[in-house]
Amino acid sequence: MNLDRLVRLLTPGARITVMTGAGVSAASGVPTFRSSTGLWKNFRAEDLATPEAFARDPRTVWEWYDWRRQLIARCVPNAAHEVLAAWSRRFPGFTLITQNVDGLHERAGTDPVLRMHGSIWDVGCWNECAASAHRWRDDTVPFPVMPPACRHCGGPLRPGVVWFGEMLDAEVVDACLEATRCDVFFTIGTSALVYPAAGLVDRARQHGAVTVEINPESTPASGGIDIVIAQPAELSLPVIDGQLPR
Ligand code: BV8
Repeated sequence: MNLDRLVRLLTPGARITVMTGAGVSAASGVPTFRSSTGLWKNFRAEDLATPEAFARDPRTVWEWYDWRRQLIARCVPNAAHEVLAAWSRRFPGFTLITQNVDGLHERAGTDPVLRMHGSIWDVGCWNECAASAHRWRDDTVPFPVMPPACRHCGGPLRPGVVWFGEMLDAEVVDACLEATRCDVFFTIGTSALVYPAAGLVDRARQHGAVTVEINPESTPASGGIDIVIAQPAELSLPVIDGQLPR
């Protein structure tokens, strides 16, 4: 039985790495990107989540992010976030990697979180002016004026996320690659379409990890996964956690 085999692997000394995507936040009310009711369904990623889109129409891009920030501000972590936060305290060798920008893992108490795609709660100066930090937190919801202005140079602020075609933070990528040297690698709630995040599970397998996928739907990664749990994360993670010795 998959569950028994998985629980036996989750020993106190196990190195466990979990990578999450938008599906982990679905139960909290945060729309996913590519499901039928997802965010991208109403928008094309190329239209909004790229630096070219922002250069072309910063106001429209900010209206989308501001709408998402307002929505996420009303959401709370769900049981999936809570179990992963508990595991970050239970297992010394635990690492959480997320593609999500919503901050719900942090609000559930997971620390640290390796955020591959940045945070919707951060902003940066689009002009990258010398007086500005690279990224800083700005919780203003809603922004009264869009695009919000950099207080140093007066240019537009940008969302502190990683857009398509943009490089990820090299230190974060290095930490994620190091975290693939683990005993068990979970990929949870992701369509496994976006790189370099989607390539991590293969790296983990090459390092000898047992791979686990938790997703009600199959993904391009499913065929190579050792343990597939075709269930929602908010239901299956509490069941797995409940089988661990207390
Ligand atoms: C890069 C932040 C190097 C913003 C996001 C051409 C030019 C340049 C690059 C590329 C190119 N062609 C390809 C690339 C690489 C590109 C890429 O991978 N494209 C894909 C689409 C083919 N990647 C990049 O550009 C990355 N940078 O490569 O830099 C470089 C640079 C220049 C030139 C070349 C290379 C940057 C990628 C980051 C993009 N930013 N988001 C924002 O959020 O607004 S991506 C976006 O997708 C989110 O971060 C999201 O997390 C991510 C992945 O989506 P998922 O999380 O998987 O969500 P999705 O809705 O797709 O799936 C949800 C899943 O959950 C489903 O499977 C569903 O079944 C499941 N689910 C639903 N409910 C539940 C559930 N599971 C469990 N429980 C439930 N209850």
